Amino acid sequence: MNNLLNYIAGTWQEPSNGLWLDNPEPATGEIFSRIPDSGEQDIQMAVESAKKAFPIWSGMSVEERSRIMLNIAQGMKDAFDALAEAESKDQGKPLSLSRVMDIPRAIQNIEFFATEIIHFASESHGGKGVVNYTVHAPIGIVGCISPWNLPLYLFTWKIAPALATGNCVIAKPSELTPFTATLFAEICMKAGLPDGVLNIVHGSGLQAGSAIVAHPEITAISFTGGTVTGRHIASIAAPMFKKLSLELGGKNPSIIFADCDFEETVTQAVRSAFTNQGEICLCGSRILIEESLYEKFRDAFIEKVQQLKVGDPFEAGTNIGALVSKAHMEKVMSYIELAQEEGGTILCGGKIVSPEGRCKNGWFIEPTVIEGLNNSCRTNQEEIFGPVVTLQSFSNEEEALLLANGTRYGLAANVWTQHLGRAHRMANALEFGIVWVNCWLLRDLRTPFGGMKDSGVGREGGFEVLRFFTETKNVCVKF
Ligand code: TXE
Repeated sequence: MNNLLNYIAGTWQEPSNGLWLDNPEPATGEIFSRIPDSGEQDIQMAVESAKKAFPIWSGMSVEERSRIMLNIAQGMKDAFDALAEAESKDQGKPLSLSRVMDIPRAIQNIEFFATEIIHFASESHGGKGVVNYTVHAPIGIVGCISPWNLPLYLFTWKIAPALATGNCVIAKPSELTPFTATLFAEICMKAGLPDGVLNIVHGSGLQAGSAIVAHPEITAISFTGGTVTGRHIASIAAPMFKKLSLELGGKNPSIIFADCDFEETVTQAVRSAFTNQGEICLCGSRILIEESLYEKFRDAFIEKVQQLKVGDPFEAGTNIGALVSKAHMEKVMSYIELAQEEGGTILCGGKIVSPEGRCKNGWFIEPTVIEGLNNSCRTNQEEIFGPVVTLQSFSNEEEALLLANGTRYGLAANVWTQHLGRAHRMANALEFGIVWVNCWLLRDLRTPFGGMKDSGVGREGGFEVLRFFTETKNVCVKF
């Protein structure tokens, strides 16, 4: 059994309470490692170590910090295969996906913020005999809590800007997917990151996560996860006046007009629905199709979905791997049942899969497509976060907008049309933080990332996140 350890003050630490959590492999259901079930004491140790490291790290020039971060990125490139394999074993996603998406993007996150910080300028406002300049100073100790769907990808998406801006970090990866964060700590040690600058504490959300959120010396919290958890975190952190960045769930529409580039749209709608088993907050899970195209689109879509291969993440050719946990698989299955109770018809999928061989006890579900539901039912309103999508039709732009915006979420929408004016009209009226036109998950890390409504608070990415991870001070000088 592989015991993963906490990374505190540059050293490996067992949990102070001596308690451990099992970590199973989703594709087989077998427990292959254990992680510390950390609590307040471990978080306190991490805070002490971060406090010691802060003057050193924040006192370095941006060039020095950047150089160390680029060393980390190089270390990740050297460990590419090990990281990709660990991610798939721990999360259940196809190895091919870890190799083309998760690990390259995690490396890119570190490289991007290591270099962006060099170009982060502050503002100056001149007047008669007066000059104002604005300083963006590191906050101090910040907490980063990340989820299980894109483990290293979202872990680095938070800690890279936090570190680049000179903060010391207490980070907690999801207890369901702790592995690559631990490999990342090894890489940081070798890359020359000073001890205590990054502290990785494993454990449950309720114990370790809550201790981070409630700690008075951790003054900013960056969280990605479920909306319910986000609301709870806000209720603890907001009265303490902590800076808060919350990236929460989504119920994203893929809006398909009859004038779309048909083949490309079908291909991308399948990708947007089922990449990573549908476990991405950006997945298009409500597919809205213009009436005149509905049947043609539905048939072509189903044909492509039926070609997706569900199975062992390590087998070449697998498109859909295992869901992250048994509990999550059961949750997704309960939504498939609910959809039928609500009057939906399953066009394909809908069942648990038990692949032959080593994965027979894994947590797999067929890609599932449902039609015949109205927009207000629970299936179309609640985040399922699995390989399940619904199809609905609309008659015109106005109705498409009503359906698309008719949810409490507002993370990402994608629109498919060749009509330039319509694309802009839709983008203008959609109540979502991200609108993709004729594409999906095409990311430029300089752009703001985050959602409206119940999908979160604040924006990550680009200079927005560097502002989040710094305190802004204006200095006014009369001369
Ligand atoms: O995530 P949680 P869960 C959605 C998705 C999913 C649902 C629930 O719909 O089905 O959320 O997933 C930590 N204080 N998303 O329950 O609980 C936890 O340890 C501090 C969307 O697995 O939000 C983990 O590190 N931290 C999503 C992280 O929060 C707490 C990604 C996320 O776990 C905590 C994941 C607490 N009280 C799920 N409770 C997205 N936006 O991409 C938990 N945590």
